[in-house]
Amino acid sequence: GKVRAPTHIISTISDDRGEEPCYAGVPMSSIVERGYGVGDVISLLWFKRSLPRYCTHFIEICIMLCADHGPCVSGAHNTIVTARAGKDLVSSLVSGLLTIGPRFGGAIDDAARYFKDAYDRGLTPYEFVESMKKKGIRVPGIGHRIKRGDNRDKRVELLQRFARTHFPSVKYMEYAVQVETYTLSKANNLVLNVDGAIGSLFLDLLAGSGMFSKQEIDEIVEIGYLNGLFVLARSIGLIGHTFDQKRLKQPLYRHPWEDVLYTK
Ligand code: Q5B
Repeated sequence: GKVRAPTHIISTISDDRGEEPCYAGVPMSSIVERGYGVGDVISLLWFKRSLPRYCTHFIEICIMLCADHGPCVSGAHNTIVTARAGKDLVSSLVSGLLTIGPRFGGAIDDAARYFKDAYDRGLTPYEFVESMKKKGIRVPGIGHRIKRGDNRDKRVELLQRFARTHFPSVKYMEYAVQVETYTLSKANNLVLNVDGAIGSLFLDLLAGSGMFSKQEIDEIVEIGYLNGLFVLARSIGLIGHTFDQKRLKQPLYRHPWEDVLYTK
């Protein structure tokens, strides 16, 4: 019989060898003819399956809500400084993307991991938050630089409202809200932030949609797919900031001496 030469790469998400490219087996013409959106494309290329419309709509809402949050956040600041140093689009974009991490935008996976573990083990919000404190770990998905108990993040409210209307279950999100109630009793800035809202709601999407086995959910959470949503979304804004600086012909940025504490 035929013997297949050993390959150096295995790929399971897309195929460009035929007449038209396929994403997870779905030809490009079907994607266009069926009116698929970017949420469907993410479903195919990240999760290797077509998800129900409410799931792909939720993914698209996450992308839209996280696309930008003004010029002052870490990512946009880096991108603006880089663009003003005369660098190209890709350099400006990646310099902003490289700030995404555990404090800024990249807490979604850890929020999902910790909320899932705490909920599945039946920890009360008090037990969960206090056990994190004992370990010296900040609760991922909790806390914000400018949002407060009396100035909530509208993005979080919009995500919660969508999920309460369309998701079969929002048990992880409700748990995150209980955690927030407890953390807010400690300090007014310890709100459920956009990372925590997406992390907890994605757990509800995975668990409630009936599209994923328990093993698949554990793998998605363990590998950490969800920061990808923020990375993808914020790229839109960072590209916009690059064009903005170039359009405005902004000069090289130099931070003012007055804003630095020079000390010995
Ligand atoms: N404390 C976000 O901190 C921030 C605590 C906590 C327990 C917590 C902090 C944090 C977890 C990571 C996270 C995503 C660094 C944030 C985002 C996207 C964004 C950004 C934008 C966008 C803010 C004051 C006191 C201290 C701390 C305690 C703070 N957080 N305790 N668990 N999670 N969160 N990141 O304001 O006793 O005085 O020592 O790491 O979820 O990134 O818009 O800007 O779209 O671009 O710097 O929304 O919360 O507060 O460091 O002065 O702390 O609160 O231990 O207590 P801050 P600090 P103490 S969303």
